[in-house]
Amino acid sequence: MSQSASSAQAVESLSLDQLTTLLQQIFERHGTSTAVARVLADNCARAQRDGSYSHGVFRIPGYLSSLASNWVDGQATPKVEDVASGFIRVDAANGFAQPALAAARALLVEKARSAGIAVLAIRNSHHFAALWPDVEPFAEEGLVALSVVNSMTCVVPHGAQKPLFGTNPIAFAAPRADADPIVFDLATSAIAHGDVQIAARKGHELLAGMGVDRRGEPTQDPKAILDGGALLPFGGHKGSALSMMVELLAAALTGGNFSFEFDWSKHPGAQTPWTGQLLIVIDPGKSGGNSFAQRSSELVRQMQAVGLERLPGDRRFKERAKSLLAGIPLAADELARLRALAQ
Ligand code: NDP
Ligand code: PYC
Repeated sequence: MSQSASSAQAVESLSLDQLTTLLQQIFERHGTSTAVARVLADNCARAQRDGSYSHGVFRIPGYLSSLASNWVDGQATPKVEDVASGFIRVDAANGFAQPALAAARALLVEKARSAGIAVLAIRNSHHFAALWPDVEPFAEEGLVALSVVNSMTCVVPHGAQKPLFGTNPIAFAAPRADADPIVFDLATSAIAHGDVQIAARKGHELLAGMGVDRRGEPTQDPKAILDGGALLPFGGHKGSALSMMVELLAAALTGGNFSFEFDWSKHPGAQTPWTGQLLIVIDPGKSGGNSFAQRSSELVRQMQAVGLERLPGDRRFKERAKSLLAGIPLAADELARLRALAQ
């Protein structure tokens, strides 16, 4: 562990292992099983390492208050159901979605490789994280993966007057020859709810067109959005259609809740949406023809030839490389808070 010199903004750097171990201790200390703690800590530490700050250690208080409110079961054991040659269902048993994915992952890969495509439908689950960690590892194994998860009502469908949809992200990962995979992970709202919270905390204004206040008037004030206001979909009717698709795939198809269907009012402190998640994994080796990974590389080469400088995922991979060299930087006061939570 290294410590930078000086000032109020002192920063300490942890290795991925050190941060994962610390986060695992926190989760276990606050009521999760060891197995669940391991999966959540790994997810959260990797998000912090990659500079996914809205879903890194920033989320720890939300996880802990949800656990303390008995809204989510940190000890849940997911139940995997092998229902068809290309279809797996998992009942997450009111636990987190990532342990449900972990429980079904080997079977999902086996099915995708034998049938060419396989679906994993997770229900009765809580997803409070970035979505890219759920898909990127498949691309590292040569598979194409798509995932969607719905969250909690805070987005006004295009043309409507009141919030209904969640922030509903879509993540996609595809292998690329001799390079990091192609990965994108985007909320279908104009901005993720986590980033609105961060902007409110820092006193930053949002860009125009992201949200409305409690009267439905456009606002750039993140506090007005959080205080009874709502978000808008990205790209007007187009993002709204994608958000609707996420509700259908992540909730209707899995048997999970729509973003508007759960009531956490009797669990003060609850923050983790109780919904569903869908993953689709494809083996591109089944398509015949040229190697998919070579074709991915060719597409990127052509995009770069017309001037593209940044692919989705590039920023994260750069942050990851920096963290590998210098450790994952954490403000000293934040790290002190995390260490206190682990005691
Ligand atoms: P961003 O808008 O920051 O980024 C979306 C995607 O676009 C990323 O893949 C990003 O790559 C890429 N990107 C951003 N800027 C550029 C650019 N200039 N050129 C090329 N690519 C670019 O993310 P969101 O705010 O939409 O989402 C943030 C996170 O919130 C996500 O991880 C999402 O999963 C999570 N989330 C989780 C929810 C849940 O219910 N669990 C709900 C909603 C959001 P890069 O990462 O490299 O910057
Ligand atoms: O940032 O919108 C978000 C979010 C919702 C649930 C987890 N993250």
